[in-house]
Amino acid sequence: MKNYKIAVIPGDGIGIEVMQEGIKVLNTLSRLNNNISFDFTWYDWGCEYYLKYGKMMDEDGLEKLKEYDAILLGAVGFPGVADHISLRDLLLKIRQGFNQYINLRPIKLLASEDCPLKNKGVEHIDMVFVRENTEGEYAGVGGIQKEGTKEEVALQTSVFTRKTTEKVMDYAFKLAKERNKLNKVTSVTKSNALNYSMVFWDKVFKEKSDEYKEIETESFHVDATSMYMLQRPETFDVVVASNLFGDILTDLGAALQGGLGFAAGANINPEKTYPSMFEPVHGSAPEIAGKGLANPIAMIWSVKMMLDFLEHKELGNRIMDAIVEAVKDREKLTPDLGGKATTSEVGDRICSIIEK
Ligand code: GGG
Repeated sequence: MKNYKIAVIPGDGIGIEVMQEGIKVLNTLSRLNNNISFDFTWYDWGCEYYLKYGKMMDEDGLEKLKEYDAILLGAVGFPGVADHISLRDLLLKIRQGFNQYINLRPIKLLASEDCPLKNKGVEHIDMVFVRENTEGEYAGVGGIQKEGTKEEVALQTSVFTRKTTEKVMDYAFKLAKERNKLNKVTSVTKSNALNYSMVFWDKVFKEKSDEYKEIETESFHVDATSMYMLQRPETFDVVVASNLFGDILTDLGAALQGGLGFAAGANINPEKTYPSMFEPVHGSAPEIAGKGLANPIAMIWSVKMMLDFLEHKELGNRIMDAIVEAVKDREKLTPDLGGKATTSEVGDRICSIIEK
């Protein structure tokens, strides 16, 4: 029997509702399998915590989280706390503190009717973003000079280290090999304008392409990539991108697969020196929080990614099969997908499909 210690940070807004459904699925799997169990420890960190205690998480939060096999995170951000505080002091602090330098975001179309390009005949989308997750444009380097004056200047410096850039690209190439689909890696750049960081990015990508000759490569500027993702999404396999570009393009990807309700994510520390963290791409959506309207599929899909990472791929596949099955009955989905079901009814349905 393998017992996993999981830290649960539901966070803010709909994070709490979708998290309950993710946990429900894990409890169902553990009930059906005598060889796996989960101990969940909940942390009430987030914006409400900040308003009470002036901090998004405990000072020794990372020390506490270090003890776990994995972390599940719902969503962060709520009116009353500046977005840059909620994001940087919780989400980015964990990603950077635990060297989760890979952000994996699958973009897979489960039902062609969910795709805004369905009238253009697009039926197949199956790509995965490997987003650099600890540095780049989100390194947190910069400052404000002459604040409050007419000469005020804001600086935000990107940081691209060779060590991390190489590791991110290695990860992307290995993933393309492992997926064995189009055997292709697309690099997202903007080296015509970003003459240091992205020229460096292109150089490392070229070096890595030479190491993985069996994998096809292509490199597009970020503006062109966004156009090609709309014009011919079926031609993408693994896409490697910087922190900012990956963040933006994966929201476009979410739209292609039917919305943020489908967009799952994993923040991976591949060396397993620290725990990895699994979270839906979506934010806290305060306008629908507490109404049972949130789509829990992205959270449940993120739980599947956690099981894959913990080397329980067969259980991860059971979750994915259940999601695919659940998406077929449109009435029993949440309103964002045209259904009438609540968040917890969708979670219950996915569990009942798993139990069949
Ligand atoms: N699910 C976590 C969450 O609240 N994400 C919102 C967000 O803005 N994320 C930015 C990022 O992934 O870097």
